[in-house]
Amino acid sequence: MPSELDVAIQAARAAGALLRQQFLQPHEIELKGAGNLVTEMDRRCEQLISTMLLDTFPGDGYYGEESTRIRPDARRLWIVDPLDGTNNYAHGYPLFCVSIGFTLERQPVAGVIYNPLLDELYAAQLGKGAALNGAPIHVSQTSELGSALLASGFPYGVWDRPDDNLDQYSRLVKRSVSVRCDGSAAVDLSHTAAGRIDGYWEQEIEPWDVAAGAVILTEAGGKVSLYDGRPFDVFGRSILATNAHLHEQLLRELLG
Ligand code: LIP
Repeated sequence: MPSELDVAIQAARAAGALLRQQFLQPHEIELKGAGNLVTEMDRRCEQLISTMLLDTFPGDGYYGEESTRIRPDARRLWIVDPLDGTNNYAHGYPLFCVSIGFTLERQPVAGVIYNPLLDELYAAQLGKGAALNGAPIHVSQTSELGSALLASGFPYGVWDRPDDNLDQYSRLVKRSVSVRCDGSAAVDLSHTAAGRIDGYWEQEIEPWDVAAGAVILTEAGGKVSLYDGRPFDVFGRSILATNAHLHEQLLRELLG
């Protein structure tokens, strides 16, 4: 029997190959909500991934962005974003990934993030470290906010909502090297794990955006919590993810 991580890697590579092959082709684009797009590729990849995972582990639950819910209360639950960065993908902007998290009693214990255009596969298993294309990765050593490169994002529906992240974003732009807005939470988490950026936060985030990245980051030596510093909860709808050294400083700045 293959391990959960092996099957997640196979599924992420298969979906990623499809995304790469169809990138820059015309897509069927629908709106799920304000600014929240879905393409036929999100759905095709969700179908492919859920089939591959559940064919191997038929009793498991599956919780995917594109509404696939199979035994969502299962103790062994896969939490999957088949295409994280859908807006980027739909616009031909080359930054997106596949994110597959495996949870036990809602705790992320294995995760895979695959960026098909760069052919970068991030993988981690609880207690076994994190790797990029098989080589161990570690977070950065940056400990001063003034030297930190950060990332964040804005919630869907930002046009009308008071908690729009704009105050926090502008404050951090003035305290750090800069704040990137990549449009893919999983890409940001993998980049924090690889030491390419030093920290990332987002509010109104979904479980499928963070389930894989949380375990990859912590196994790379980083720290995750909810946005306000409470212990991380994959269903907690916010995240602060750092190289650990910057966690408290960033938390203070965010909470103003
Ligand atoms: C998106 C994220 C992005 C975030 C959006 C959304 P999608 O996921 O990864 O960073 O700002 O709110 O959740 O919709 O591209 O899979």
